[in-house]
Amino acid sequence: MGYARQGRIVTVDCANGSYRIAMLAPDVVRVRFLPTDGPASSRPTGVPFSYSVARSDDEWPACEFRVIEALSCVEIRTSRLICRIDKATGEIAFLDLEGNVISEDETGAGWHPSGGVICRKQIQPDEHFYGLGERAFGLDLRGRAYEMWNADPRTYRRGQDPIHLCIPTLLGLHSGGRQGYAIFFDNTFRGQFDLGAGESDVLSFGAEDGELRYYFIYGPALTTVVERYTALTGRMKLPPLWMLGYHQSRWSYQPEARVRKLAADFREVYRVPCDCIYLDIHYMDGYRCFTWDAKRFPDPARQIADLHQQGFKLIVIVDSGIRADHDYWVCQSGLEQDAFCTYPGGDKPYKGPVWPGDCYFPDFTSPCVRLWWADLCRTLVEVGVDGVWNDMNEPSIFGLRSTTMPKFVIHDLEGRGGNHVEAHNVYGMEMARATTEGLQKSRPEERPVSITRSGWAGVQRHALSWTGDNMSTWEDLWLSMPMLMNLGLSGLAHTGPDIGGYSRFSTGELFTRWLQMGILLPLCRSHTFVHSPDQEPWSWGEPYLSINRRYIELRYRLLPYLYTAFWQCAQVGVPMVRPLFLAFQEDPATHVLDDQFMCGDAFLVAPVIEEGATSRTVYLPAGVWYDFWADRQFHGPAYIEVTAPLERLPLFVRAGSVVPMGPVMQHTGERVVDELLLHVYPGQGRSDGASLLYEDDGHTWAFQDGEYRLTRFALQSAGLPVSRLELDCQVEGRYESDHRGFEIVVHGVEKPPHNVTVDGQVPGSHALGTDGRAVHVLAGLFEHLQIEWD
Ligand code: MIG
Repeated sequence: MGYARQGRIVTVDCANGSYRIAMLAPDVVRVRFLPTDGPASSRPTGVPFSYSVARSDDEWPACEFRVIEALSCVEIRTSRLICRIDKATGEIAFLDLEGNVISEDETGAGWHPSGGVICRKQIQPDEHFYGLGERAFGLDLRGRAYEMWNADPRTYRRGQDPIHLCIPTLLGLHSGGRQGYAIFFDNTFRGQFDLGAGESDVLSFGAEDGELRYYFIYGPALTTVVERYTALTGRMKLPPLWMLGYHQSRWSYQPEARVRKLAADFREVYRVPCDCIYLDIHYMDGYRCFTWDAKRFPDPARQIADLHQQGFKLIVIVDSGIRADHDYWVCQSGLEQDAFCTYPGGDKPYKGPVWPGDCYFPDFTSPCVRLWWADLCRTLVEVGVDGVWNDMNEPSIFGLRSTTMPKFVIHDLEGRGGNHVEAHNVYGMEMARATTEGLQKSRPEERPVSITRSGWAGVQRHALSWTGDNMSTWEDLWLSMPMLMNLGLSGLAHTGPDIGGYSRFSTGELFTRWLQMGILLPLCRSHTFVHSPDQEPWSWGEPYLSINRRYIELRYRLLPYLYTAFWQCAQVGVPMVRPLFLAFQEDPATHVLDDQFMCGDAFLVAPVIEEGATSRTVYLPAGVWYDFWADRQFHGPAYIEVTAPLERLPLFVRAGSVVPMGPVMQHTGERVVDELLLHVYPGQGRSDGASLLYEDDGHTWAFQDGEYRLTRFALQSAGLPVSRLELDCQVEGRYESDHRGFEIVVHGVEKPPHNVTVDGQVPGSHALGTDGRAVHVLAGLFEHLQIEWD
């Protein structure tokens, strides 16, 4: 009984074991439990090993806290929270400084003789749950149990669980939105989160083996939670700008002539902007990774060079299974290097069937194997490939009974050794990591692009993902929203669905509606199944083609804004696609809202998700909102009905925003952008705020050495419609951007201003837009703009 303190770690003994509690930050606490009679594997000794955590304990700044021991409990107090441990029961409660419960145990931490660890906590009455990675459910996850075991469902629909990418990170929100926190259960063994399915007011999480170790992260703002969680597990690195363009994929564009036709269709026939084309498994020779089918793609280097000429990038797929073929160099080399996962005993490589037939599986949990794989990726870079798409890495293996490796398969696990039950969930993440490291090594100047289907906590620092094998249904179009929001809250913000749907056949209407939403998602890629008909922006003719083109063009016009949102994510972890509660946490109407989302700081997106619909209801939280298309203003909180014929995506801008926009281009590298538009949406003084524009060269790491340009816009206005407006512009960083000035468009005005000055001078031109609702000012590069109306 009692406690001991050593540096930031407090050890507390209680009836059934002892806790080691590490105070990493005033709002980040790591809890480890050592059961008195548990197996050795459940005992935390030494520094915990984790594939997910990106920051060691010493890398956190010093954290001040006090420990107070009372008769029945030990209390650890920081400047943000209280962690109270009941010595008799081992129950832990996290309280805010006023003593309100943030989260509390229902029973003390446990270990079961049948194996496994479990932690049970109480569910607060109005609590909502989010996160857990990629889940085919609505936004609020409460009331069900979720498996922690990455799986290939071969196509999924709402309610299927688990699917490709689990993340053991749960966010809770309760007390009317005043309390928000996260629990990250850092255990890779097969596990489960039960969010009130078994007992309606009990939350439990546990795993078959390993230690009970979790991180508790307090907000109360969930934006803070995401910021802290990504400080712990790492953040997305800034992708090259071309990743933000429109991307076209299918299973499979082949042979070479088909790819050439596709490129020509984009550039010459239909004039639809596009930055990247994907090659699926048919480019390989008999599905052998790192080979090319000589008939279908006789000269990949020349073909890729031609695509580059036309402004396309090329991404190719790789699978985790390596054909067990002793005449295949990758297989030979893998056998020589002992690169494959083995049967117990460690001599015989485990074999299982996938696309190429019987395969061996590189053990990506070994550092040597990751290096070996990284070198293989060089062969793709050498022919000019721009990015790699990691598929089937749950890993997925064909078979009737099991769709992955048997539990007994042996893995290296960074030299510690272990079986597949422990390695399974990180297998895909470590494959993506090996690929990324390979691309980075072979092309050190460029930002690597590696896309993964599977992953785990921390995967965001290695790769982006896509949400796997969805379906061409209206329900799956809707499902993309809660899935992306929960992924973003779980740290993995750079992702997107197969636009138009993967299995089954899309219709023109479904594709167009999906694309309208897709242009505001981080990854904007259309992809479809091998047996689906063509699924390109022109595949259904008019009126779809023109609408699709216009929306893809809008994505390109929005690139300065979207790229800035990516940069924000790389800086602080906040996802580009956000549930409304990240901005309006104390508005309960936002807590379960999953058919609309925020894209960055300014946009509220409410896609049409019903066949044949020409209108929909939109929820606008408190404040003033502008209809993006017509500049009409609305006052929230309110549910409004908006008309949305096929050509219209309901899109709103939050008053107080400054949205930078560029020109339409056929691809991101088409030409130098010499002028940007600044769309200004005046608010009511109070909601006016700071907006950002981030720029750099779009593809190298030079920004890390100061070669970037960050412009902060501070907007102040009075009146609605606006009667007076000031916009200040402050620049940081030494990157010389290509544009020499801004054209400013002030929205929501009703008459021409009587006074306009830019840095104290009367500008060359200003005029009322043709619709009479916006003022256009050519301002060049400015520091201070002032506009007044009578
Ligand atoms: O067993 O490579 O999710 O995007 O087109 C299917 C073929 C394997 C699954 C991926 C999908 C891809 C497909 N792959």
